[in-house]
Amino acid sequence: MSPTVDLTNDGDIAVLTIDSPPVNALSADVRDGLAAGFAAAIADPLVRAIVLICAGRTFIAGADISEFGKPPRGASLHQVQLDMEASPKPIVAAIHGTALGGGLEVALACHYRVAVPSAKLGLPEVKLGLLPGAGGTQRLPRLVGVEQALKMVTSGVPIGGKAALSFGLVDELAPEGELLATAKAFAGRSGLALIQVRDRNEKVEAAHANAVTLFADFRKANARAMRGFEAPEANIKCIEAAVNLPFADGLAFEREQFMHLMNGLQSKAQRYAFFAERMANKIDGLPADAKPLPVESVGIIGAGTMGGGIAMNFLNAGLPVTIVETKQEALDRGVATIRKNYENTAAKGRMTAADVEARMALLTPTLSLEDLGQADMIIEAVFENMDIKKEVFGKLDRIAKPGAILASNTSYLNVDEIAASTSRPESVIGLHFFSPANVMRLLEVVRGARTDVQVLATAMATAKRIGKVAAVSGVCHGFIGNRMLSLRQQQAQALLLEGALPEQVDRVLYDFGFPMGPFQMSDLAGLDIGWSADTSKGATIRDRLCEAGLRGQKNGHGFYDYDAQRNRVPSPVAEKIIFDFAAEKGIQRRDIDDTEILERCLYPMINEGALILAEGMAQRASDIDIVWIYGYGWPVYRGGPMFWADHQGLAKVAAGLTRYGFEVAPLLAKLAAEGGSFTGQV
Ligand code: T1G
Ligand code: NAD
Repeated sequence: MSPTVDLTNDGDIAVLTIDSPPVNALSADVRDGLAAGFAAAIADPLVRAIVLICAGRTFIAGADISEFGKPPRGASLHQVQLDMEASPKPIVAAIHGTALGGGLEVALACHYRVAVPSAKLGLPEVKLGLLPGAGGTQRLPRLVGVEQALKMVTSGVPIGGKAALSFGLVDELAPEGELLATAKAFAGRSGLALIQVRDRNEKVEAAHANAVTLFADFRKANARAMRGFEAPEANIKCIEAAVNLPFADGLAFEREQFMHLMNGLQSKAQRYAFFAERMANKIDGLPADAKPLPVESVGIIGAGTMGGGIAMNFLNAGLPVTIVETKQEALDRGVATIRKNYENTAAKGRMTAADVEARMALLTPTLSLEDLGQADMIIEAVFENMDIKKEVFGKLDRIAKPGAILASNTSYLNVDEIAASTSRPESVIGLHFFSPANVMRLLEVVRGARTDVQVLATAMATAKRIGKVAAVSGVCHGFIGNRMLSLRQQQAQALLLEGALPEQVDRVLYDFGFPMGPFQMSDLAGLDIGWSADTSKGATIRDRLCEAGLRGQKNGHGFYDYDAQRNRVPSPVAEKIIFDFAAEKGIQRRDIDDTEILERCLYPMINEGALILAEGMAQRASDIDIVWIYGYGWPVYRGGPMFWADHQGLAKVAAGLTRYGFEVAPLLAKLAAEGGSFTGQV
C-alpha cells in the first residue's frame, strides 16, 4: 500500500496496519497510506469491515511534530477523517501503547475503538502549547462527557484502557496480546451500526443547561496551574464550542484556535522543549558500543534531605536500595521521612497501602558502609564538605565491587577532585539531583575528566529509568544550573541595594512565569543554609538578616513575615536592614523599573550560559534550557533562557549587558554581531 501502511484482508475483514517507527506518528507518508488504504478497503466488494491497527510498540502517538512549521505535504488528516466517517463499512480502531493527539483523533473518527488495558489514550497537545487540531475537542466530549474532556485536554494527561472503557472512549477491552483478533471479531459482528462520533450529541447537550457554571468553576479551579499558558484557555474555549455550537461550527472554531496557537511563540517554545528534552539524553561522540551497564541494586550514603528523596526514585522503579547513615537516629529519621512521603501519597489515593509496603520492603537501612559491597551504583549524599566526601569515596574505593558506579550528589564541589580520592576515577560521576529529589525531574549528570563513557551511558539510561530528564554538565563550579543561578542571585541582591524591594523583584520574576522570585525562594530554603553566626562577617544582606535572627519561613521572618498559614507580607525589619546596609555602603537608592529588574536578573545568567557553552561545560544550548525548565522553574512556554535570549535578539541582550556594566561573553558577542542564535530556532 505505502512504505508505512499495509492493507491485508482476513476473510471479509480488511486490516490496515501502520508501521512507521519509532511511534507511528502521522507523517505525510502515513496520511497518504491511510487515505489510499481506506479508499481501497472501502472500494473492495469482498470487504465488510475494516480494522486499523499499528505495528511496533504503540498506536499512533500523534501528528508528526517534526513536520510542524514546514510546508504542508501529503493527504490532509481532515480529509482522511471525513473519508473514514463516510465509510459505508464499520471501521474499528485497535489500540495498544499510546493513542495520543492526532492518533486518538483518528481513532475518534472510527466508528468503534477496541483497546488493551495497558493502552494510554490522551490529547497531550496542550503540552506542546497547542490543542487537538483534528476534531479532538469536538469529538472527545461527545464520548466522555464535558468534564472529563476538559480534564484531558487541559492537563494533557492520558487515561488507561480501563478508564477509557468506563468513560465510553473505547467500546471493548481486548486481552493483552489478543488485540487484533478481538478487533477483527468486533468488526465482524453483524449489524454493527455506522455511528459517527460527531452525531453522538447526548453528552454535550446534557451539559448545555449548566454550561456557564461548569466552565467558570473549571477555569477558577485550574487558574493556578494554567497561569501564563495560552493553550489551556484555548482548549477550554473549544470544549465550550462543542457544547454551544453545531459540530461543523465547533470544528471550524477549533481550527481557527489551533492555527492561532500554532503560529504563536509559546507553542514554538514548547515544541522546542519537547525535542530538547529528548536531545538532552543524547551524548555527542558516544561510541556506539558504550552500552549501559546493568543497575539492579543501588546504595545511597546519607539519609538527609537529599538521600531519602534520591532513594525513593529507585524504590519507585522497583530497585532494591541500601541506605547508609552514621548514626541510628539519623537513619531512623531518614527512613521515617521516606515512609511518611509514601503514606502522604497513599492518603491522596495516588498509591495503595500495599504499594507503600512494597517500596519500603525494597529499602535496607544500615550503619555499615560495607553493606554496599554488592551495589551496582552508589550515590553519595553526605554533607557538602570536600574532606568528608573524599573520606567517603576513599572508603568506597575499598568496599565497592569492581565496575560499580560511584556517584556524588554534590551541588558545587569538584567531581574530579572527589574522583582523585579513589583508584578508579573512571567509575566516578556526578549525579546532581534537585530538591525534593523524588519530585524534581531534572538530573544534572556531571561528566568528570576521567569518567568512562560506559559509566556516562549508564547514568543517562538510569536517569530515564527513574523518570528523570538528564542533561550532561562538565566539571565547573555549580555545573550548569547553580552556576547560572548565582549570577541571577547576585544581581537580585545588587538591585535590592540600589533601590528595588524584595517584593518588587519577586513580582517581576513571578509575572515572567517563575513559580516564585529569588527572595521568596531564599525564605523557603532557609536564609541560614551554609551560614553560621561564628563565621558571619555581616558582609551581605543575608548575613545581616541572619545576624538579626531572621531565618525565613522556618521561623516566620525573612525577607517577608509569614503567618501560621504561610501567607507572607513584606518585612519592615528586612527592609530597614536593606536600607541601612545600602546607606552604609554609600549607595544612593533610586527608582528601578520592572524592565531593568528583569533584564539584570536574566541577561547575566544567559551571558554565563554562553561561557558554559564556549567552555564545553554543556553539549548544546538546548541542554541549558532543559536544566532551567526542569530544575529551576523556568516557564516552559518561554523555551528556556537560551531560547528566550534568541527571541529577544542577541544584539539586544548584548547591548543590555554592556549597559549594565557586564563583559559580554565572546560567544554571545560573536553571535550578536553576525545575527546568529544559540539554539538555531530563529
Ligand atoms: N512526532 C514526531 N516525533 C515523535 C513524536 C511525534 N508526535 N512522538 C515521539 N517522537 C519521537 C521522539 O522525538 C523520539 O525521537 C522518538 O520518537 C521516541 O520518543 C493534530 C497537532 C509517544 C509517549 O504530544 O509523548 O497530534 O529522540 O523518546 O519515552 O491534534 O514520545 O529517538 O530521535 O519520547 O517511549 C501529539 C508526543 C502531537 C505525543 C513515547 N502527540 N510523544 O515516549 O519515547 S500534536 C504528542 C510522546 C498532535 C493533532 C496535534 C512520547 C511517547 P528520537 P520518546 P518514549
Ligand atoms: P543533609 O544535611 O540534609 O544530609 C546529609 C546526611 O549525610 C546527614 O543525615 C548526615 O548524617 C549524613 N552523613 C554525613 N556524613 C556521612 C557519612 N560519612 N556516611 C553516611 N552518612 C553521612 O544534606 P542534604 O541537603 O541532603 O545534602 C546532601 C548533599 O546533596 C550535599 O552535597 C548537598 O550539596 C547536595 N544537594 C543538596 C540539595 C538541597 O537542596 N538540599 C540539592 C542538591 C544537592
